[in-house]
Amino acid sequence: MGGSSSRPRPLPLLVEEPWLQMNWEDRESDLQFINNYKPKGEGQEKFRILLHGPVGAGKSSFINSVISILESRICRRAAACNTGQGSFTREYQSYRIKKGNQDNEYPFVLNDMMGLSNVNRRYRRVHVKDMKKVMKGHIKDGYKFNPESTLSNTDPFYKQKPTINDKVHILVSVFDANTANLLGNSVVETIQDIRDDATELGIPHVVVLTKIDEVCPETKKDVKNACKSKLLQEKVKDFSKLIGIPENCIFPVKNYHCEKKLNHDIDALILNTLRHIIEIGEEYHSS
Ligand SMILES: Nc1nc2c(ncn2[C@@H]2O[C@H](COP(=O)(O)OP(=O)(O)O)[C@@H](O)[C@H]2O)c(=O)[nH]1
Ligand SMILES: [Mg+2]
Repeated sequence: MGGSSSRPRPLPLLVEEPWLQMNWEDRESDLQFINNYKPKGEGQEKFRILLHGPVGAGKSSFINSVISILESRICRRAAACNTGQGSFTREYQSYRIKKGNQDNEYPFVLNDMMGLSNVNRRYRRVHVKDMKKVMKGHIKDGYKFNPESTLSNTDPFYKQKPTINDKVHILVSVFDANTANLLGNSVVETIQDIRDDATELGIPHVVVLTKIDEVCPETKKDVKNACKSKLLQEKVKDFSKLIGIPENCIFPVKNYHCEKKLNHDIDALILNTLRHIIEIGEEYHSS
């Protein structure tokens, strides 16, 4: 017995003061902001959010989470996949979200881009070129990406004269929060190239980190612990350095991936992230 023989106490996983500013009671006001949002650009009816990132990062699940909350029921419209490399999104697809019972739609559109994997230099070059065409609004819905060649400007899926509603208004890189040190150099360089193209085109860029429940047992227990989780804070810092993006442009979320019912706190974090995505996009385009 006695102090010297007792086992060292494990270090606490949570810090005293939250490092992430998040008011969990903002769910309703964020939802109201999203419900009232109208794009401000001239002739602009759509605000286009382009999601890209590695296969399995949680892009489809993020889209499903947003649709689930706004349509008030768990939705599996964007096929999420846990079978690894086998089947994943190849098609360029826009997700529109119904608003209320009428034929109304929300003015923002979520686009899912083909997943990025550790592929060779040639494929990466094709991917970066396709991404640039997507960001400029040249690629039509339903186009099946070909990893070996970029969409030609004579193809029927190539839109010759994109309008403000076709172009991308914000680029969102989605990562599994647990993978900062697993991403190959080729993936990181590809994302940096895409980020450079976005900057050149005047498109802002943010990061969404998913699977925060798997980062830390305290966040798994209660998603509200994200704000005080040391492990999650480290992940945000790691991604900030890796991608070269400020920490305040990185948004951690827990997606709906296996839940059967909606949950107030999961909703709050996703809605807050969506609100920031819209605000950053608007700010960038109005300045
Ligand atoms: N634990 C956990 N799993 C998630 C989360 N988001 C997605 N997943 C799982 O991760 C896997 C890949 O997700 P998916 O949305 O298909 O990724 P995508 O390839 O980027 O579209 C699926 O098995 C999802 O159920 C999350 O926040 N937490
Ligand atoms: Mg997917």
